[in-house]
Amino acid sequence: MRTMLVTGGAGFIGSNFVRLAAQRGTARIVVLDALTYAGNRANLEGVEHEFVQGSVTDAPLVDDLVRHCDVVVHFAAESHNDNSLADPSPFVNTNVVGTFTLLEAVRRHGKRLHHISTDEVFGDLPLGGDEAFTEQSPYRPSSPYSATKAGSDHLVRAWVRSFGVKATVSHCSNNFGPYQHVEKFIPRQITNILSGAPAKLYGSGAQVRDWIHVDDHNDAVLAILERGRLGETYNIGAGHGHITNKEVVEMICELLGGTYEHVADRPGHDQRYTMDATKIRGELGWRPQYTDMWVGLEKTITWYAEHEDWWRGAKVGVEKRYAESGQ
Ligand code: NAD
Ligand code: TDX
Repeated sequence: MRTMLVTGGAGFIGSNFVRLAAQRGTARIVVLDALTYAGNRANLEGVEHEFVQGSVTDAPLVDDLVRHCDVVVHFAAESHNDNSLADPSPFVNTNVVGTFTLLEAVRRHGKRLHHISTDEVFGDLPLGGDEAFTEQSPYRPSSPYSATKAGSDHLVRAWVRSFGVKATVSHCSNNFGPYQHVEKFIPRQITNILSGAPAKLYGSGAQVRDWIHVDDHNDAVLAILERGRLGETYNIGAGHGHITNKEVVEMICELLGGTYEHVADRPGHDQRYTMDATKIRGELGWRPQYTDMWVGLEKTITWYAEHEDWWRGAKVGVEKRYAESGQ
């Protein structure tokens, strides 16, 4: 049986990926995760895997784990834009140096790597337009987070071209679903209302994100691992790149019976992300299951309502930090 090394497998998308991959049963799964504030062993409860606590920047550890696996799926990252504005340094370290460390190990041992990137490396699109990001869109990152993700993508492509490393890259849009940290937009609003507080909309709320359920993202990653062409890049999106933040908040308020307020905007706030997923649909036959965003949102709300013990601990500290920046 093949062994898959999953970095960042105790985080939001990574843990949902490990659960899905374990259900499909195609590989033995080893998780490498530093368990930062965003990583949580409880996310993997009941899922068959082996766990190693450590950093993707630890070269000897990474070398040993890569030597003993067949394929690496690289989710580990500092992932929150607002945190990258407060302190960019862990973003440079984990996202850039960590990816470099993995690339050197897969190069030495001739292993395959799938690199999880984001739509944010392409910058943003104007509100009101209908153009979308393709795999050929120019890189134009706006935040320290997206700049470090862009840097890591460039390293992967350079290692493919210069050293013949066997790698694929995917750019996905905004994920939502169970186990997402309460610092992020959708879980923050759900848990605010469940706590009796209003939802918090940055600025006007006219910004657009191309929301995708985490299971659809991870199903696409599995399709790339199974059928993707080495050296290629695939955009992943579910066709929701027209829904504004205000509409999402209004839907959450309607479903939970809450209210919202406008708070200070994010500096440099990206306006619109919309993905063109024609390539992965055509080449790999991938299709999202959650074609109606509101179905996935209702399921996610139910999950948070039933798992207060999972999110309550992190909530107080997160809200204290947001309050300090007027958000
Ligand atoms: P997350 O913050 O929930 O999880 C990140 C995980 O990485 C955590 O378990 C954390 O402990 C771990 N980690 C952090 N630094 C590490 C290090 N130095 N070594 C090992 N592990 C470390 O993030 P997420 O939302 O699940 O995002 C996962 C990946 O998907 C990231 O690469 C992110 O850029 C990308 N992505 C996220 C989204 C989204 O909407 N959340 C969209 C597109 C792409
Ligand atoms: O309280 C809030 N109110 C609000 O209006 C928060 C936390 C966010 N927002 C807005 C900012 C964004 O326009 O909601 C939108 C989504 O915000 P985030 O959840 O912080 O996501 P975003 O900055 O778009 O980045 C996400 O998608 C791409 C992930 O965090 C990244 O890891 C991924 O690469």
